[in-house]
Amino acid sequence: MKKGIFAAVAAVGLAAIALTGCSSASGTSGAGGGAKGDTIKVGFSQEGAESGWRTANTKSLQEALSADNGFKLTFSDAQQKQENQIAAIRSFITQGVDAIVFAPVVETGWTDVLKQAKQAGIPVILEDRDVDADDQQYITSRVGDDFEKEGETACTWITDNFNGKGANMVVLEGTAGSSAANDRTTGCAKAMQGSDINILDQQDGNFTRAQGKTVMEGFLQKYGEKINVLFAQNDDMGLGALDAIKAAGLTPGKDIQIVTVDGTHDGLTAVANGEFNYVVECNPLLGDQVAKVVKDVVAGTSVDKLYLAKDEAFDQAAAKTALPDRKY
Ligand code: GYE
Repeated sequence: MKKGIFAAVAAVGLAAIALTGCSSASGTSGAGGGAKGDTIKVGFSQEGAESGWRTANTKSLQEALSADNGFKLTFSDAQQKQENQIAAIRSFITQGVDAIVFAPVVETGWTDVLKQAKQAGIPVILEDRDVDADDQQYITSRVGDDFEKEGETACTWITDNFNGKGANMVVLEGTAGSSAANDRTTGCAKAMQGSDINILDQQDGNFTRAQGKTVMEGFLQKYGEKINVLFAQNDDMGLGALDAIKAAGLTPGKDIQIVTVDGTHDGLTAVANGEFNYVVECNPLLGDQVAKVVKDVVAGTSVDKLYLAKDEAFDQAAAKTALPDRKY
C-alpha cells in the first residue's frame, strides 16, 4: 500500500469504542483467540459481486487478511441481499471469531445483529459502505471512501460543462438504500444547486452493467435525443449504458456525455477512448488498512473511528496517463 493513501478522520467525541473481551488469549463470550502472535479469526461479510470495483475490493481484503499475514479468514458473499448478510454475521458470532469485517449492502436495519455482536464482545469493522447514524455506535471503525465528495466532484464537472445551456440530465443510481448511492446523490445535489440543469429522470441501476443497460434503454425510449448528459453512480452502470446508447444510434461521449464513479481499468479505458467524459475515483484497495485496524483492535490498541481513502478524478488526458499502472 502506498503511503499516504489514507487519512484518518478523528471525529470529536468518537474515540474508538472500548472493547472488552477481545484481546485476551482465552477470550470471553465467544470471542476466542487474538492474543499477540495468535492467528486472528476474522469473518468478512461482503455484500456482493456486482461490479469491477467489488471484485477488486474483495481481492484486496482476501489478500490482506491472509494466513501469511496471521489471519484465518471466513469469507461470505451475500449476493446483494441483506438477509444473507445478517445470517453470515450471526454465524460469525456463533463461530466466535475475533473480529467481524462487514460491507453493508444498505444503511439501515442492522441494529439487532450489531447488538448481538457487541454482546458477544466481537468488534465490528466496516469496510466500504456505512451504516446509518443510529447503528454507528456499534461500529468500532470504518475504512472506506467519501461518497458524498465523489458525487459532488462528478456533478461539479457536469455544472462546469453544462450550466447555462438548459441541458437535460439522467441519473443511474446505485443500489437503493446503500450509503454509496445515498451519499453520491446528496453530493451531486450540492453541486447542482443553483444551476439550470434539468434532471429528467433518476432510477436505480443496482450498480450492475445489466441493470445500467436496461434502465438506460428506458430513458432513451422515453426522452431520446433530449438527453445531454448521464451521471452513472458507478463505472459498470455507465458501461452498460454505452451499449444502450450505441444501439439507439447515438454516440456516447458526444451526443450524450457521461460521468461515472469508480475509476476501474474498464472505466478509465472508456474515458481514454472518449466514450466516457469524466470519471471520479473510488479506491477499492482497502485491504491493508482494514487488516491493520483489525490487528490493532484485537491487540487492544486504540484506532480511529474513520479512515478515508483519497480519491482522484480523471479526464481523458489523466486517464491515458493513469491506465498503464492501473491496479484494478
Ligand atoms: O462504487 C460500486 C459498487 O460501495 C463504493 O459499490 C461501493 C460501490 C462502488 O458496486 O461499483
